[in-house]
Amino acid sequence: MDIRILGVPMDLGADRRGVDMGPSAIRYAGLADQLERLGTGCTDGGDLAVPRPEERDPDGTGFDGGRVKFHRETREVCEDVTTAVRATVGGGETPLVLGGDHSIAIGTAAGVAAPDESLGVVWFDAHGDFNTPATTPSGNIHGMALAAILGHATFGGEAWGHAPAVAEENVALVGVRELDSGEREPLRDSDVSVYTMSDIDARGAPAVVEEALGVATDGTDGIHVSLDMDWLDPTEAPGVGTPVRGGVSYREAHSAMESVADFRDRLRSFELVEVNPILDDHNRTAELACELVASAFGKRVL
Ligand code: NNH
Ligand code: MN
Ligand code: MN
Ligand code: MN
Repeated sequence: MDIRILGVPMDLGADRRGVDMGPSAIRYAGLADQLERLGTGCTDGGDLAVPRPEERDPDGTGFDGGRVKFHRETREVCEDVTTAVRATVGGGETPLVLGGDHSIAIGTAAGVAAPDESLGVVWFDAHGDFNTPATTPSGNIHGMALAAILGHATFGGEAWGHAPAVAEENVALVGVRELDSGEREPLRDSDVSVYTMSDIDARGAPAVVEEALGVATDGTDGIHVSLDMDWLDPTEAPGVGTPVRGGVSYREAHSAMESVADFRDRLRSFELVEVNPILDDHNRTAELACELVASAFGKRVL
């Protein structure tokens, strides 16, 4: 497997400033070295250009009665992500996309698979990212990313971000513990398989993750893994924009990524988002991010 790292220093889709430094912090923690030690090819494709919030006006009013901050800018960046991811997959490499906030997933998902293919998705996150412009409490696009990919969110009448290759029945959301009131019903009514932290408490992380991978691989041409670092408990991953207590432990996260590695032949792309170095404790969240990526790409103790 040949991996291509694509950094997206995006900080327009979230409230707290700092996740734009995520790609840098993760590289600094030694990502490429760790991957090369696995014997996989690894090329660093650098960072895409992203405007700084200070240069722009968030605006974003007038979308289905709600607010969508930095809508135009986010859309432009996501189009660039799609182009870069598509070129990477087309060249036979596996994209490893580093955020940035989770809004970039809209660009990634559209680039991973052709519309006539079928792509499964495992979304590890404390949140549902199932808001729409009509339900969002924040106006932040990172909280709408999964809804957009599945074609639920319309932006001023346009179903921007819909990735037709991704069918709801092949999407698994794992580790959820904080949903906004407007996300619950659409999620319950959808065909997305939702595994909350209560499911992980009751059944254990390995069983839940196995099932989630089964959902994503069932009849699909490949899978995309989207890992929001706030999936982990904040004691392990303090450097994230929106920490929520009660997340998975260090060992559970590693075990989950080792399960992902068992499906390496199905893995089309991997994305790691929401590392916020400003809130981090001496880069430990970025270091953990590197370890988890290495596990997902096949690192073993023995
Ligand atoms: N649900 C909230 C919102 O829509 C927070 C989303 N934050 C995330 N999502 N980090 O993963 O704004
Ligand atoms: Mn997220
Ligand atoms: Mn999250
Ligand atoms: Mn669809």
